[in-house]
Amino acid sequence: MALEPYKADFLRAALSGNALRFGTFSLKSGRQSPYFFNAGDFYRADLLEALAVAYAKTIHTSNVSFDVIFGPAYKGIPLATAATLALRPLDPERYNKIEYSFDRKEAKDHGEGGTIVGAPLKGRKVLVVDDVVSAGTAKREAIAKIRAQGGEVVGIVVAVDRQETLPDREGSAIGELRKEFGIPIIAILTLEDIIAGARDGFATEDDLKRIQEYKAKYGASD
Ligand code: OMP
Repeated sequence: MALEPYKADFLRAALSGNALRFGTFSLKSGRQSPYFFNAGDFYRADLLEALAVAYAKTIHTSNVSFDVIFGPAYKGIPLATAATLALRPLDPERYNKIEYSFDRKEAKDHGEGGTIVGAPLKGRKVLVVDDVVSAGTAKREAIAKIRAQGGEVVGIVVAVDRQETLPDREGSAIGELRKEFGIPIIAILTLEDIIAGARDGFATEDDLKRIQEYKAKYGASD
């Protein structure tokens, strides 16, 4: 299975910037993973552009209708800003007036105050952009924050869906979130896409084998 060109471009950029690495990594869940994705590693202009274009194309093809792109602090902040900028050239009429915002980790009690920076969320349709879904905890927190501000979360876009089971469950974290909130949750790359890329020569035979073993152990059924 060949990857769509924008996914292959994103995978290439992730590997060249070392944002996607192969090796042995300890995850938040305590699992030992043969790969790790760090959205904070797209810090060079060419990589940031590849990241922005990949989010924008994924958002554009999802056809989700939204007013504001929200990036949870910290890693979501440049994602929201970059995706907002990269969407506009894809359809200037449609995206000219879209807005972005993000949250503060700690509320500010002086000046303009509050916990949200950028577009107000009250009564708006909000699309969340974030880095990775592993267990889904960070996404639940973002949804709660947006709802507390009176916003309606209409979808979530992430760079990587690890397609892993939650501890003691059959289904994936993304599957659980979809069921719980009834919203589309879309990834630029899934673990399946990373495996397809690895088969196309983006990884060594040994890395591919270790990822397949990991998938056999922790891969989700949905
Ligand atoms: P939730 O799925 O919302 O709980 O959070 C996913 C988090 O997992 C990320 O924000 C990272 O802290 C971390 N993570 C990665 O960033 N990349 C990976 O490849 C794997 C993880 C992880 O620890 O599972």
